Amino acid sequence: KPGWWKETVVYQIYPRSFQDSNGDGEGDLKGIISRLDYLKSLGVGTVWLNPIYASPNDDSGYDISDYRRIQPAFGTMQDFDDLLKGLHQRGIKLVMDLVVNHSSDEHEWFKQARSSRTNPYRNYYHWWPAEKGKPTPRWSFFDVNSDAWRYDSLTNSYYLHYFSRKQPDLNWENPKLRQEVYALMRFWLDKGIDGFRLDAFQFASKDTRFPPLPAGYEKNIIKYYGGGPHLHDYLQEMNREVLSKYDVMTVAEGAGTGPTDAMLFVDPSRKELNMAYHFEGVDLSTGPEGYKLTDFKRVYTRWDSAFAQKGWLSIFLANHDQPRMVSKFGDDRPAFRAASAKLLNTFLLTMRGTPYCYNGDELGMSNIGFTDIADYRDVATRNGYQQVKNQGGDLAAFLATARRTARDNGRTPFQWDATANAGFTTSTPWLKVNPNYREINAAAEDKDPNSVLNYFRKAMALRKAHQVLLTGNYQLLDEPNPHIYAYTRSLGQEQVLVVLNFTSVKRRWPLPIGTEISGQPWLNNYPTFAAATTLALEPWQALVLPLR
Ligand code: TEU
Repeated sequence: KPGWWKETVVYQIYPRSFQDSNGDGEGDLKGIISRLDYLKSLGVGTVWLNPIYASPNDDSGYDISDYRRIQPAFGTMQDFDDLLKGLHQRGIKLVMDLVVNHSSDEHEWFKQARSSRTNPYRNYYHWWPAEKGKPTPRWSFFDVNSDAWRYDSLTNSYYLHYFSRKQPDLNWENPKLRQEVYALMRFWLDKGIDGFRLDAFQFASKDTRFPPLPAGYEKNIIKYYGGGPHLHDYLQEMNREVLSKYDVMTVAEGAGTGPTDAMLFVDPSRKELNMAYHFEGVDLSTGPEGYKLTDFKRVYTRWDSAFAQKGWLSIFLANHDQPRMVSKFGDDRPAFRAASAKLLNTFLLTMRGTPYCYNGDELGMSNIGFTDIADYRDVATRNGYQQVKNQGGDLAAFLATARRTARDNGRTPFQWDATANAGFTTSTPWLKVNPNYREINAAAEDKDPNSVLNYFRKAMALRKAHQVLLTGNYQLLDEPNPHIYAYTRSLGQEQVLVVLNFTSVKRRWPLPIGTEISGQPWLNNYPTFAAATTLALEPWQALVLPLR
């Protein structure tokens, strides 16, 4: 069905932390296969799998050493085929992660490229010959010196890596490289997958003269690293040569600096990609004071109106690069965790755009908040700590921030049940399990009709049953209200009101004049509801109300 990707809900599985089946402490494909009926019970239509290709795990699988081999710790290609079959048998599509802004430095291409300046693979990457002097400075996301150029003595040259030293950037200017990527895309598409998420692709096009960038450019990295000179030429070629030949969904990670840039990726007439996701929501002040709801409302309203006529967006509040959404956008204290987790899931599942739900958020899993650097596994966290240490900086301050914002928070093992290691593994997990797994786990929540899990299932069923929630117009109400996020969705005669109390205290909210509630709530994360012209809202109460 054309545009199936507009009506699906995507469930992101972080394979390394989902389910271990062979007792090595890491999740694997057989583990996911053993949980297919759980996925079916959620009602999700699509699974996005983080990278499962061979990788030395410098960046937890985002450093790929062989695009056509399954990471041995995750299983075999037969396991992959069985997983795809199992998903498709349950009517669930599979979207894979396409990580081609860079490869691993252990990829055969890079081994060849660095061996000599005349090697045929040399220009699969970006090199700067040392005799030209120091390369023009470029900032790196993960490097311990934040330096994106790495000197390689073998050919007395520097190579570019926007991410870690072990993630050299691929040179998309090279048509041979582009054809290699298209061939590996066909390899997976011919196996029957249903789409790709293009990792960090907005950075793939570089001005290979590497001109100086203005001071402080790294504070606005998407503006200076994104949208390079040929980015859209590459995407249009990729579409012509590969994507247009399959009924698949594509989503760009990152969509430029705002709706205008994003439209360049997803305007259907441009024949590039289907949807994109922006970071403006999740990048709202990660400071200790948290975010302002008025900013949050403004961001999601602005992006919705920009795409009201054409193009399409994803809606997400968390992924493997983010802390847990209930800790960041809700309130994970025991008194409010479940209610605020339900509220955030209500937002995701009643907004316009394809929802991306991150595994564990349907349970209300929360940040683990490590205090010891030895517990962290993420290259971004560990190199960040090392950099502060090298500079004699404030390590306590770094750890206090990491406790709230580190990517490790969202990567702790899925909490299946109250047995050892939450049923994730029978051995030592690669990353510690959150000790709150005894209370927060799928088995306990499956049996509890009032759990976050069962609320999620209800919300999923609701979205599927009502076209108004899929494609209906979105209209923000009561914009200045700093505590309540209220909006309507309407399609033809059908109109529904969503009211979300984003605070930990009771609030009263007067219905707009002329609003008439036409029946019982479609969703309510509290047991009771009293229709009134002024609603009495419990802390973190979420209501979805049909209107006359
Ligand atoms: O993330 C790309 C990216 O832009 C992130 O580094 C993001 O900007 C940052 O985490 C702040 O939100 C993708 C993957 O999602 C990430 O896991 C990888 O580490 C990165 O690319 C390199 O592959």
